[in-house]
Amino acid sequence: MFALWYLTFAVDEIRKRLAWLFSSNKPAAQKALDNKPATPAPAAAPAPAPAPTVKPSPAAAPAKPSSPAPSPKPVAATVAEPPKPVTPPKPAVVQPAPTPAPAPVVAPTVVPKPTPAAPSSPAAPNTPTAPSTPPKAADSAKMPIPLPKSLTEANTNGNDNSTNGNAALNDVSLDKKLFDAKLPASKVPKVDQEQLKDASKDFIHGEANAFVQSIKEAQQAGYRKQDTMVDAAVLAKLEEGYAKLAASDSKSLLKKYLTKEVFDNLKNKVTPTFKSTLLDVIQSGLENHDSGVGIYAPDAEAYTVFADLFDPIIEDYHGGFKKTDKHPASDFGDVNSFGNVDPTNEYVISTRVRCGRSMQGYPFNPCLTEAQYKEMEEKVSSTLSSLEGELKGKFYPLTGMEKAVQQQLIDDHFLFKEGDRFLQAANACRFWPTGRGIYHNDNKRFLVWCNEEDHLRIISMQQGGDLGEIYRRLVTAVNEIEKRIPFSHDDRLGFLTFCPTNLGTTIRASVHIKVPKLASNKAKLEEVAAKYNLQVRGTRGEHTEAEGGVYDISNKRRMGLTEYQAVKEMYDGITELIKLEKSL
Ligand code: ADP
Ligand code: CIR
Repeated sequence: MFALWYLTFAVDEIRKRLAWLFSSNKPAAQKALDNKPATPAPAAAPAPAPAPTVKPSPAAAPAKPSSPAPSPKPVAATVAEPPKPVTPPKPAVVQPAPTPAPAPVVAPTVVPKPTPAAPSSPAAPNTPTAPSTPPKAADSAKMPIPLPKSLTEANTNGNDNSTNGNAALNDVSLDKKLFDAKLPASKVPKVDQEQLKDASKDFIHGEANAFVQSIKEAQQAGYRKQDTMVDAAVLAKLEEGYAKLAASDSKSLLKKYLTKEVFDNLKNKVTPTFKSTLLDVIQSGLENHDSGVGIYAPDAEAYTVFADLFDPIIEDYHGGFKKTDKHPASDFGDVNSFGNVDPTNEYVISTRVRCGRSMQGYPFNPCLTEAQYKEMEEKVSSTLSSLEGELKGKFYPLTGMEKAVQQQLIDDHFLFKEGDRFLQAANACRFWPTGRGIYHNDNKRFLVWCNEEDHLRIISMQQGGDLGEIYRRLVTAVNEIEKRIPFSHDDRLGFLTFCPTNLGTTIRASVHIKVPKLASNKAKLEEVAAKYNLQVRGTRGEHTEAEGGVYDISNKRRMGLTEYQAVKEMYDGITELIKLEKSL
């Protein structure tokens, strides 16, 4: 009985001392926040202790676009990431450049480019791989605030949970002194002091360890909570956007697969490194109900965190690429096997094959800082300047390009258009035109777009239907560029891109074609094209109309097949369409 009373008293003392110890560590832990603005978390968001979520203050936000209702997202305390608003800017054609960004400390992204012999992990398509200098963002994001020294070095030293290093816990004599002071010596009952010492020591150690453990768990729960905490304003936008989409007649894949259950499951999630939310993923489709797809991956981790939405959309778009499927290894096949897709030169006006690439060490558009845009443009232009022979050309930055020159390049189908509302709504046009540009050779048959939708779009095109020549040029160019720039690749998803429709091979092989009889009924043309896994676009590309009866018809699938097969799908399909047109 007495022993029990003694032990209760002793444990109480230990608790008080531990509490003191932890409180005395608070300032040290807070120091970890010093590289972040100290603005507190939004009132509506529960503040997890002891690792509070912080909002970047406007003055410190490096990559903040203008926005009608900016709503910066919560940022992990020690991850020096580029703060990214969840609400996209709604610029006119050209967006004003916001406040210059400080150089990012962390430029995480993705996985090394695969070789068949050394594939990257399928479980981590987006494990951020920090470049050589910056700290490892993913690690610090998982554990944004270090545990107090008392927990990491003393109480949790090794696996044995011993209390070595914490004098207060071992000092049974001190507890005895305290106890003895309360009872006159004569009243101290006779007990086996050694036995009591052992029993109390065990009990105290057990209690102390449980206490330490509970604090550690609470802290870690705080970190986990931080990874799933979404700003109240973002949640409100999500709910409102979802309700409008659900009530709309949108034909987008977003509407088809964003069921209430999926929405509720994902609305509180954020990606570990960049803290991208579901709103970042779906805002393009919420704003543009006429989207075909409606989602983008703000960062590579989004493909995993929001897989419940990405996977069915990927499966639908790419014709059955299931969440359990793995994209095949890159294979351009026999580059001499394609001939002319329109040997009599009656139907095909021009042919183009492009692929997309993301540079290792950089996130996708919505997470890039202005400094990163500039750095990437410099890397791309200097790297491409070493290309030789037919690939030799020049880089033309969009910044400073004469409007008339830019428009001519767009009209001639060489350059990307400006002001794409789907990309703008996805927050992909920040700092425009900074970091954007085009490289091309003299005859404009080989071109590279820099930092439009993807970091790089590598393009081979020319008049007529000589797919063989165009494909050979593209493959040579891709191989040459891959020798010089490392690209992001995932073992399951293939080459990583901003839009899920471009994953895998990233290949779009297209013809500009006139098939007037078939096209007299647009619905029929689309139906026949779909039979051959082809997609019909307008003359100026996606989301445009046909001009003068010229359609852009290309392979639709890019995942679950090789590069060679993707191009062959276009070749075979167009061959059939031409046969059909001839027969009408
Ligand atoms: P992407 O193919 O890069 O996804 P778009 O559909 O926006 O993007 O097309 C980009 C540009 O490429 C547009 O100007 C479009 O007209 C042009 N284009 C596509 N296919 C061909 C082709 N076969 N011949 C000429 N221009 C083409
Ligand atoms: C859309 O959803 O329509 C746009 N975000 C573009 C989608 C990608 N393009 C496509 O369908 N191949």
